[in-house]
Amino acid sequence: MLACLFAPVFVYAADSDNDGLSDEQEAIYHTDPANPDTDGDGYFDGIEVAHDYSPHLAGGKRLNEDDFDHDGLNDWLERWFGSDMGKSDTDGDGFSDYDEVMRGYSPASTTSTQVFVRKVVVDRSQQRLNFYVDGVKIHNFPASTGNPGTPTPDGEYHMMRKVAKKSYVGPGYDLPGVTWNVEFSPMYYIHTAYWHNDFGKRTHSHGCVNLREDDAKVIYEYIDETVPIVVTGETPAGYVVGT
Ligand SMILES: [Ca+2]
Ligand SMILES: [Ca+2]
Ligand SMILES: [Ca+2]
Ligand SMILES: [Ca+2]
Repeated sequence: MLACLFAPVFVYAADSDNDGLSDEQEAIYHTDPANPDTDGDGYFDGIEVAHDYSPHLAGGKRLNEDDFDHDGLNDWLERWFGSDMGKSDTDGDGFSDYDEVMRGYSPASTTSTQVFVRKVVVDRSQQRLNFYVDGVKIHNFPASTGNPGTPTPDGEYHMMRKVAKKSYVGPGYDLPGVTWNVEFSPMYYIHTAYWHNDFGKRTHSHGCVNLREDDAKVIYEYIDETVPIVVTGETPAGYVVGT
């Protein structure tokens, strides 16, 4: 009988509560290392995390539905960008994790170079404006693009200038005091639209991209000349999404 001379060596990471998450991982997820089911929903912390569920929120909530440290970056994104789910300013440089990610900087390092590629995609067929960082969708805002007769032109653009407040005047319209305007092609802007609430449902403009106030403010704040603005998808022929 042959003796097994080279027995495999296993290295076990300590898992005090035997829930599938090592004590080290429990620190990363800010779960209780002495309680296998931190949120008491019947599922072990290790099982939840392995399937992208939140170990902090019961009721089948996903990691991307929890923002444990309330910094604007959900727990799934914190894991993706390597920041601490329990600290709003992981690297302690005075800028929040969310703020750094939105500007293309690493929230886990104080290096002052942009490391993540950003992109805005205006999807005419779905009437959405998506903001990507490192290929991951950070925001998915409902939008209203140009009507079928005056569609938002497709192509790739970059921000030309920002105007905090401006008026839009043309044949049959006179709209003063419009906020958060980002010009991406001559006479074509991303901006708010206080005269309707059809964002994400239907087209509504002469070619500009309309957003809700809060959403337009985010784009206004974080976009710069380095961020490509891609307009894609088909303009709904019947104005409404899906037509
Ligand atoms: Ca554990
Ligand atoms: Ca649980
Ligand atoms: Ca967070
Ligand atoms: Ca920071």
